[in-house]
Amino acid sequence: MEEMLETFPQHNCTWLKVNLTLYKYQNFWTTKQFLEGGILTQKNFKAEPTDIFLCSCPKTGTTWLKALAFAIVTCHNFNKSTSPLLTSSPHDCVPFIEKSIQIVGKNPKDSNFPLIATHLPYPSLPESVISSNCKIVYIYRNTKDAIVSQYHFLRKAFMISLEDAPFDMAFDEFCQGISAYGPYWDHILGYWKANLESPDRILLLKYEDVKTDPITNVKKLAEFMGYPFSIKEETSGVVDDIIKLCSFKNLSNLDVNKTGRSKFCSEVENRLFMRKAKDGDWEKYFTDEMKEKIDKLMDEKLSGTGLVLK
Ligand code: PAP
Repeated sequence: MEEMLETFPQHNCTWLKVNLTLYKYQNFWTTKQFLEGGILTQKNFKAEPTDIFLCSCPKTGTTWLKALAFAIVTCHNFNKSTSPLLTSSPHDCVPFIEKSIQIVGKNPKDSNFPLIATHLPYPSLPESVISSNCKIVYIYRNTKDAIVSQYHFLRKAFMISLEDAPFDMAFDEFCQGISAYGPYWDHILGYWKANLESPDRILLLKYEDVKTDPITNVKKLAEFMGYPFSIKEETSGVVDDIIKLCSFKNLSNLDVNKTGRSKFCSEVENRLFMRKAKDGDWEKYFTDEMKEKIDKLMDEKLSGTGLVLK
């Protein structure tokens, strides 16, 4: 693996002032650890038709999607007072396959539990994910908030102060397509196109839509996964309970997410996955020039695809 990785193009994220190298593999960039896990996943993971893959580019709502999907799938076993989400990070409730394959081994998935997550781009998913016809949920988010979210996540993960981490350099790197699992636009377009081809197999959720209309989107997610709510459950408030349980306000105030570390993402504290969850936070960081540059770039990249990332 070491020898193979050395043959891939590499990029040092100089704005971080620490030694973070990203590797380019199959047209996307990622860290050594995630890449090793991704390659092992491609080689060894055999998806079952009953599996449900939760997919995303980093910083676009992964943690939230994991929590919501887990709460839906387990709502007959647990309620708002007994859910494992109260004491475990969403990243432990639904691990990334590329992490768990390194920690647990070749067949890391519990065959009785359908959920598994990945940041892998659509064209790089293990072949069995496509051939098994299993379901895929993909969450995506507006580009500018995703840039700011990734900037702070990396900065905090490496304990770099705001003054020592030039945002404009991080922004330029992102615009060159160099970001975790980037180019960002390619990651989203991969799943977007796959959804156009197979809408029954791939559900797309937009972070901002889930925020503005959680009820509709949580019901849509539950139906798509094959766990629809009964009328009785809806009238007894199960949907509301799931939304409240998984809300940023609730999850970010739990001890496990304030001070803990997850087994499957142990390099960083869980609190780093929960920063502000505010739409439009980017406005504090972007100059007019940056706004113009990213809008123009995204218009170019998404032109003719039908995808709008506002
Ligand atoms: P990951 O890909 O590294 O797992 P991911 O969960 O996709 O990260 O993204 C983190 C973002 O989701 C953070 O956004 P911010 O930096 O703009 O604040 C985080 O705050 C937000 N987030 C985490 N949990 C929730 C939640 N329960 N509801 C809404 N947003 C959330």
